[in-house]
Amino acid sequence: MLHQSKNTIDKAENTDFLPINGTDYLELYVGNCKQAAHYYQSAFGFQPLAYAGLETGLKDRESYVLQQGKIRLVLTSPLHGGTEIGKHIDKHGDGVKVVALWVDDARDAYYETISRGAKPYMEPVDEKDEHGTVVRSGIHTYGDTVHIFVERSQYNGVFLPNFRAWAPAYHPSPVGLKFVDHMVGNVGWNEMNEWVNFYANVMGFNQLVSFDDKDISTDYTALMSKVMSNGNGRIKFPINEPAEGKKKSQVEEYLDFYDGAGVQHLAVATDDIITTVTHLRERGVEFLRVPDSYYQELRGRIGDIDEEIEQLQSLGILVDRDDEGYLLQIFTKPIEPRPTMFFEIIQRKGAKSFGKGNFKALFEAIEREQVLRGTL
Ligand code: TYF
Ligand code: FE
Repeated sequence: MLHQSKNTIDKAENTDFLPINGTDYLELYVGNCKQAAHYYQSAFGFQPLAYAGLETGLKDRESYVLQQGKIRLVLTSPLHGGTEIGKHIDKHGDGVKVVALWVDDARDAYYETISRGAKPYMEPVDEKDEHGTVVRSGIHTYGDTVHIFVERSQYNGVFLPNFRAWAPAYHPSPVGLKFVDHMVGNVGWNEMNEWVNFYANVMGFNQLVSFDDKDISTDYTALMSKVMSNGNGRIKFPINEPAEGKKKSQVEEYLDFYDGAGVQHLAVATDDIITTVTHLRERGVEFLRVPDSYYQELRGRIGDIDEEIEQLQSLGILVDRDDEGYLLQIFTKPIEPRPTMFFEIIQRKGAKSFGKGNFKALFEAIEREQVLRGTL
């Protein structure tokens, strides 16, 4: 950037009042972070990174930080009853509390967004230890979810001040997850545009695409979705709302069980989805399945691809094409007792879209799960 002439810096970047370098971390509030950390290591191949808790002087909580590629997860549990964290878990079950965004200036990010109407969550603070200073600030978004802005250019510790390195002997290998591709929020009835406007006006994001119930024509599932993206495209937040269908929308089911708006799925990118999904399946991660007829129709719909269709079929991987290329994706079942959050594994081969051609098959697979749960 420093070596670029001014003219080559594109317009969007000049006018971007909230430059974001990427997702910094996702913090989940969970009932038992110690066991959850073991699950994310064993099943998903996340590597141990940092710890904070009683042994580092915290009195009210414990956190484990895990990393794979650029994806950092923070798993946090309360140490006593009656805490804000405990209330969050009681209301929502395990779920994403913080979507942290990596910025160059966390004070700027805070005041730019607050001045445009964001609700404050955390005033800018300088957090220091022997490895330097991190500045963090935060604002509210949908439901009880928050964004924390993280400025870490003056810091060289493992994660954040007051965390210490966590390097247990047990560390199963990674499965090839690289970065957060997108992260989807489910919001209440008729609230999609409110949150689309929040990301546009308060955060300076642009709308990439929009899906309505006509794109999504299964018997039951009805939802609408708009994808919001920041200036440099590194952050993509689809926002879903339920729509009236013949029976209960999957988004409505989520809202019932999460008790409000929240993060629905975390899409993580790999550059070799066959290897990644093979490992995840071996480690016990459960995925949704589409009928075999999906694969009979696939070559006609998609044309030539690098992968063997039989192999995709045996792993349950879905494929979609757009003007720019194709993508491969697969969805886990919900990863907690409530039918709320799940993961998507995605590999992009040129395509910048979200798998619209798979919506019908995918949503029918979700509906079969809803029937098993008795919630449809
Ligand atoms: O993020 C997306 O848009 C795709 C498809 O409830 C999708 O992954 C959309 C809504 C949904 C599940 C998947
Ligand atoms: Fe997705």
